[in-house]
Amino acid sequence: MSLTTKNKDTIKGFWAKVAPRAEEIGADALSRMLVVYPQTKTYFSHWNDLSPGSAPVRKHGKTVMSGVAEAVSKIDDLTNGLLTLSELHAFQLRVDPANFKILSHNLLVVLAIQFPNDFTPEVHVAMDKFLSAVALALSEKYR
Ligand code: HNI
Repeated sequence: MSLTTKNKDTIKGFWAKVAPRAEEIGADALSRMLVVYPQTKTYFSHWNDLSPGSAPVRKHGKTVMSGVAEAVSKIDDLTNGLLTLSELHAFQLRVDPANFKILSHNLLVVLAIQFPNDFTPEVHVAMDKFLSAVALALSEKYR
């Protein structure tokens, strides 16, 4: 389960390609999450428009992607690196950690669609492991 040095190199290399399109990716992943897993909408009921590509969805997609970028930069110690973000989701936002897996899945779908050539099986498995590790780190403060 833990990321190998090779996994980390693969993730950093792929992220360098992804980063310039982070806004678009975040918006699409969040749009899909809210449509395909409508139970996730409960956390965003204070927004005026939860439809795909709406202004708040795009804005938050960007925010989430900056969190993922931060995770890439702290890939060697995700638990400590994401502690503040974990605290926020656990105590303030009270997001059920099951939703981290749902968002990760949607992110993988979007990455596969937008990077059909770069999203090799090797990249797929490395990103899947990475997003699982991020979800685990974000769940750290729940207990
Ligand atoms: Ni999440 C706020 C990062 C998954 C619900 N989230 C943030 C912020 C970041 C962030 C960064 C802004 C923090 C701040 O204001 O300091 N969220 C991430 C990351 C993941 C994630 C990196 C997983 C990869 N968040 C989720 C999931 C949900 C979620 C799965 C619910 C389904 N997050 C929220 C909510 C907020 C939030 C709600 C506050 C948004 C607002 O507009 O009020």
